[in-house]
Parts: sequence; C-alpha cells; structure tokens
Amino acid sequence: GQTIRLDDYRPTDYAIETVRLDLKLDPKRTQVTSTLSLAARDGTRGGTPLTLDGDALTFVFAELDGKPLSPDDYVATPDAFTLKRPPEGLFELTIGTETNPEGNSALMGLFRSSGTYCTQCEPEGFRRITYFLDRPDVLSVYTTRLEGPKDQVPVLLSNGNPIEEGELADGHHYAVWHDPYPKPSYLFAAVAGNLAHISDTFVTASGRTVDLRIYVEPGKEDRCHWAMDSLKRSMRWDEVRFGREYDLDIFMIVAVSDFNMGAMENKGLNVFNDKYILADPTTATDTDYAGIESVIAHEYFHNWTGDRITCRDWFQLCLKEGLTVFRDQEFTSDERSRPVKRISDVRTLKAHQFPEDAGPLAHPVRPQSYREINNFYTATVYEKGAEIVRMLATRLGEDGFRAGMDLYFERHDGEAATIEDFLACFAEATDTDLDTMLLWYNQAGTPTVTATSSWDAGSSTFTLKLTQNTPSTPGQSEKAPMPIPIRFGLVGPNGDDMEVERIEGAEAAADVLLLSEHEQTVVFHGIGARPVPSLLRGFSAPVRLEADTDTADLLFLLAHDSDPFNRWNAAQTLAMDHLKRSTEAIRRGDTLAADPEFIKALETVATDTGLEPAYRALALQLPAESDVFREIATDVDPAAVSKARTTLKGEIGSALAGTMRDLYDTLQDDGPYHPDPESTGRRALSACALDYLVAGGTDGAEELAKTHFDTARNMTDRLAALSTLAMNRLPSAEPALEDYAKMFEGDALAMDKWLSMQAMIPQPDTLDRVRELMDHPAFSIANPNRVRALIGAFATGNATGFHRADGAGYHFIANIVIELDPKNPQVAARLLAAFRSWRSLEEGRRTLARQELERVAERADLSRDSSDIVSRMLG
Ligand code: B3K
Ligand code: ZN
Repeated sequence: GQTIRLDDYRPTDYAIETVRLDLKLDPKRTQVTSTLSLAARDGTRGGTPLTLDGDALTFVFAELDGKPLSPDDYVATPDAFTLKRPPEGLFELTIGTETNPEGNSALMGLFRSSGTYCTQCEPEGFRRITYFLDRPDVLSVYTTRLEGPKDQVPVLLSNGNPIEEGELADGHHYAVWHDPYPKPSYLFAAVAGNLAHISDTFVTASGRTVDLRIYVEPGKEDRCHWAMDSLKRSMRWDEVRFGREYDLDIFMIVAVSDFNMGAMENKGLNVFNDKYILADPTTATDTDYAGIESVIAHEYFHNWTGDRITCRDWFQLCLKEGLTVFRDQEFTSDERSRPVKRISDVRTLKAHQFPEDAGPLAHPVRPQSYREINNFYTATVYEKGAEIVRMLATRLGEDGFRAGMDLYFERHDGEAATIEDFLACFAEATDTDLDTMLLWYNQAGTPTVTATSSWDAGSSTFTLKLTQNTPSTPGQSEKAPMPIPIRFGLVGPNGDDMEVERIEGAEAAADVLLLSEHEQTVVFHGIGARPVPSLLRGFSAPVRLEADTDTADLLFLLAHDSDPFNRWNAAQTLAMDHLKRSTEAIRRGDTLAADPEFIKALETVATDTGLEPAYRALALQLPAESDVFREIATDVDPAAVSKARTTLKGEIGSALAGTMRDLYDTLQDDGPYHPDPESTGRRALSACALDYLVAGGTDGAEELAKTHFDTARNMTDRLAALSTLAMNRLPSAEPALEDYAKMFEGDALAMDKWLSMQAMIPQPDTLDRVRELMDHPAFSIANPNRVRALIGAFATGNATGFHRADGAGYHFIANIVIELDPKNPQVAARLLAAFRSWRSLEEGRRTLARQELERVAERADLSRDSSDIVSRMLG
C-alpha cells in the first residue's frame, strides 16, 4: 500500500459547492446519481484534470452540465473517476453508479443491517457510494433524495431538515433532505427501512424547539428512553458548559445491529450500534447505562467539535476525537462523580493506550504518515488526545480554557482546522506560549517521570528532583522534553496539605508545577516538617511516575491524601508492587504472602462510609492481569501473573471475610432499579464484596452468589453474580450459565454478555469452549458485536487462554483473522491488534506468537487494514 504523509498536504484543485445525491434503493442494485457543482479553487491552472476518489464502484454514466460526456472526456475505473479537461468557472458534473448494499460485508459505505439500509462514511466510505473528493477539507451543502418501495422502506432519512416527500407509482415513495451546513463527505448519512421511533423535544437556550427522534427496530422502542434522557442532558450541558447550541430543527439517532464501531456523528443523523442505545433493567447493566450516556454525549458533542469545525486532513483526527472525548469525560464528571470518572478514565488509558504506546503499534497522537487511516482510530488518538486537552485545561485554569474554546468556536466555525489552529486559540486567548504543547501531538511514547525528594530541617526546604524521559518508538528515536503539568500537594504529618511559601526551580501556579526540561530541581520553601509528596494528583499528565515513595509513604497517602485519585493510586501502587514481586516468586517456585498492613488499609477504605460506594469499589479492585503484564514489561509469564493475582485476591478475601459479608449485607436494596450514580455505586461495591467472599473461599459464599444470581431483579446484579461464579470456576457456574441462556435466548445483546463471560473464564481449556460457542445460534461471524463478544473477549480479556503456553490461543486468533479479513477488514485488523504486546512475552510464547503473525503476514490477499497492522507489528 501507498503511504500518505502529513507533509504532503495540499488543498484540492477544485471545490465542490453543492451535492445533489439521489439514491434509488434496492437490496442488490441501488442506483446512485450524484450531481456536483464544482469550481476550480484560486490558483488552479485552467484545464487541470479533476480526479475523484472511488472504491470498488460500478460506473454507469456521466454528464457535464446536463449533457452526456463522451468516453474520450473521462476515465472511470472502480477506484477513480477523472474528468480530463474540466471547463472554466462553475460546472455541474453528474455521475451514475450502482452499488450492492446486501453484498457489503465490510459495513463501509452503503450496507444493510437486518434489512435496514444504512451508511458509514468515516473515514473513506463515501467513495464506496459515489465518486467524490472524499477528504475532510472539501465542505459542501448536501441535498439528498431517497426513493424505495414504501412497504420495505417506510422510513427514509438523511442529514439536515426534511424538505419534501411524496408517493410514486408502483408503491414507491421518496423523501428529500437538505442540510444547510457545509460538511465533508464523511459526515453524510442515509438510513432507510422499517423502523419505529420514540420522539421528544428540546428547547434550546435561545428558545428554538428541536424535534428529537430515536429510531429502532419495531418493538424495541421501550428500550430507548435512557438514550433519549441522556441526549437531552447532553444538549443542555453543552449549552451551559461551552455555550454551544444545537443548530438544526431535528436531531435523529438510528440504532442498527451490525456496526463496526460504537456510533457515528453524521450531521443531524447519528447512527449507533444498538448496544449503545437499547437498555432496560433486565437486559442492561449499570455499565451499559453509563456507556450509553457517554456515547450519546460524545456523538452529540461532535456536532460542534467535528461537524461545525471539522479536520483539515485525517492526521488531525485527534482535533475532533481527543477534544470530544475530553468533553464527554467532563460531561460524565459533572453528571456523576468526578473522582470515580477520573479513576475509570485513567484505568482505561493505562489498559489500552499505555501498551499501545509501548509496543510496535506506537504512533504520535497526530501521526506523520499512515497507510490505512482506519487503523488510527486508536486509544492514542482518542484517549491520549483527550489527556492533552486536559493538560491544557489544567495549565490554563477553567476561565482560560473556556476563553480558548470560545475563540476556537468563533474563529473556525464552518472550517476544516488543524492542531496548530486549535493551540493558537488558547495561546492567544490566554497570552501563553504553548509552542511546546505541539510535542505532545508529535512525539509517541509515554514519558517516564522520576521524582526523588529530600527534606532539610535546617532550611525548612523540601527538594524535589524531577526528570523526564520518553522512550524511542517506531520511527522516532530522539525525543525532546515536553511540558508536563504536575499537580501536587505536600502532605504534612497530620495528613493535611502543607502551606508552601515559595517555589523555586519550576514555573508553578497554585498547586500545579510545570516540568519542562529533561531534569529540574524544584525547591519548596517554608516546609517545617518532613512531608510526603503527593505528585501527579488527578493524574495531571499521561506519564509513568516513578517516585521514591516507600511502602510507609504509600500507606500514609492511602489513609490521608486529600486528592481522591492519589488515594486510590496509592492502593494500586501497593498492590502492583506486591503482584510484581509475587509473580517473580512464583516463577522461582516460591510464594509471597501479602502485607497485612496493606490489607488493613484496604479494609479501612472499604468500610469508610464517608466515601462514596463507587469509589470504595474502585479502591478494592486489584490491578488487572493486563496491568501487571504492562508493568513487568519484559519477559512476561502470563500464567505466573494470573496465579499471583488470584492468590492475592484469595488472601484479601479470606482475611476480610467478615468485613465483606457485612458490607454485602448492608448494601442490598430492594427498591426499584434506577441507573443513578448512587445506586450504581452500591451495586458495584456489593458485587465486589461478593466476589471477595467467593475468592476467599468463605463458607457459604458460593451459595450466596448463586442466590444473588437466582433472585436478581436487574441485569447488573445477575451478571455480577454469574461472573463471580464463572471466573472463580465454581461448580454452580455451569447450571447458572444454562439458566441464563434460557432466560435470554433470542436477545442478542444479553447473549453477547453470556458469550463474553464464557470466553473470559481464566483456564487453558476455555479455547475449546470458545470454539464450541462459535456454533451456538447466538454467535455469528458476520456480526461485529458477536465477534467482539466472543472472539475479542477471548483475545483481549483472557490472558490465560490467549497466552496458552502451547500457542493454541495465538493460532486460533490468527485463523479467525484470516477468515474474517476478506469479509470485514476493519474487524479483522482490530482483532489482530490483540498481539500488540507480543514482544514483551517470555521467549517461548514470543516465538509462538511471532510464528502466527508471520503466518498472517504471508497471506497473499490480505487487506490493507490487516497488512498494515501485521507489518508494523513485525517491523
Ligand atoms: N467518528 C466515529 C468513529 C469512526 C471510526 C471509523 N473507523 C465515532 C466517534 O468517534 O465518535
Ligand atoms: Zn468521536
């Protein structure tokens, strides 16, 4: 494949002012007619040929200004259309193509999902519908006409506002939609099918009434109310927090069941994976409810950060994604608990982005080149991209950050912008030099920050020596120091933060200091007693912190830190230290007992009713196997890690059996289910207590879990109990799994949970079970949700199974990738990324993993998606 480079960017020779798109829907032969009004941009030489992108298109006809073109005037191939000698001035080009939605298994362009016609155009799907300048810096006004048989496609939707509809002969009908906001092709959408909907209204801050609709398969309307509620709260929040109002008369969401991703922010017509719409208490968990709320918010927030202001090119993807993730994180923090949200987000960042940044797929938040842009919708672009925006907010403060955002919205509305444009708004609005912030976008790799400290009684000073180091990553060996905001507190002997008189050696504002050099010595004056430094509060920068805090310091922070994030982090660090040492011991054939002081400290947090239950649940949750894997980093033996973790959990569970039982008993609640943060937190803590009881082998714990499962009145409780039974491999797990399957047979989303759970049972023979489940009626290789639920969960959520010592897990996943790749390259390439940390493995597994990657790489017809991933992985 060809490499696209950021440095090669130049605008198109022609602009497309308007698009008239006409779709005559047919399952196998949909007729597409597109009429583009084009004009050469200033500076384009007269007669410069016009080449439009295409992808596997069937060309039918072409006209220029309403007259048929002679075949001498153009070249049409499946991948491009070239008009050899375009006329001067404004001209109209009409092109007819034909496409087969039913045969579209890649789910890019126009496809069908359970009979519903649906599109996905980001990033380069529009060229699978018609020839176009299919890139984000070509903004046009679209008018779309959809036509089809009324009995099959009673509902016809596209972007913007409806302007016309009518009946035709032979039972056909049509609808015309007009979107007045110029947009790039990737935001185009069309949906047609037999859909039901729920509706509501929203009155904007300026008093306009917006019609809100959520479309689903008939019969599922009752499961859309939480999504609607989330939408209305998102709309209000964006007005209050960012001053952003919705801009069309109607906002529509459509839920479909075959979708490569979570959702898509098409202008005025968001298309969602139904997993992020459908919810009711019996089939959706608290996590599902929270996921729906945040994805609805995310897509809605794109209306301003993505749609009104879009990206100049795909290298700037983080401009809309990092910023919109930041916005949805803030929304959730305001709607729910800020500390709990921050901890969850950092866990996600560390679980997904840190390993990516440390392995062969590492890339800058704004890459310099790519072969397949679909492979860059990554944790780095999204989550690390959001962290960069968060660092800006931390440095500039609430008002400064808002001023920068206001300027950005005002200055770039209706444009396709760059990261430089974005940063310039903050620099100007706050009169701050932000030039080095660009390094965060351009340099891959997670910086390691070290901190060593000393207190001097004589001078009442506390000295912090800080260093930063960013490891080399593919294509980037040298790294410059970056600006790292470190929020801090010096915790005094009584547990309160000490007053600092003066700080020397770093730019500092209130409780944030800026590490900007490779090495800096920071002196805090007026410190009359030895403090325990609490650094990187709230995880103020996406770095790995290695501080010289010892066990006693960490226990002290766990008990006293006023920053809830660092309090949680102290517990995690203590657990991680133990797990790493215990893993080593296990590999030596030894064992290592847990520190009773640590267990006691956990108990204190778990029973502190002054803390919210959701927070207590997070504090009790041990680092995942994959977290330990990441921290060990080289020569990893996944089986030893798994054993170390199971052992520690068992020790905590048995040492705290009485506490966990009390906790469990006091947390039960028989009121009606509601997914609010408080009761969600209670259920999470109760599930955690139950899990420890079972892990500790407490008498009667299995019975308790079984009863919890049998008597559950909502999916959260039911699934938590089932998971405890299954993950701990208890005898009652199998009958419970059977009961579950009977209860939810035919409910695809509920059965996905059942598939995932079984795929994640941590034992070597889970692979056989996964193979068998592939024949279960609940599974289908053609549906991305099913593939992710069963195969994806096995590859990324079951270290024991995937990393089987004999390599059978690797072999299995490689086979699935090979099978899936010709049908749906995006899903195949995603799955392949499960190997991204293969170089960290101990030698035996590393060799086996490499063999499987090489076997995939050798396949002749590998898609660009998979071949890009596998070649970078082996590179
Ligand atoms: N912008 C889409 C993602 C498109 C992914 C294409 N492979 C959803 C989102 O980030 O909101
Ligand atoms: Zn997004």
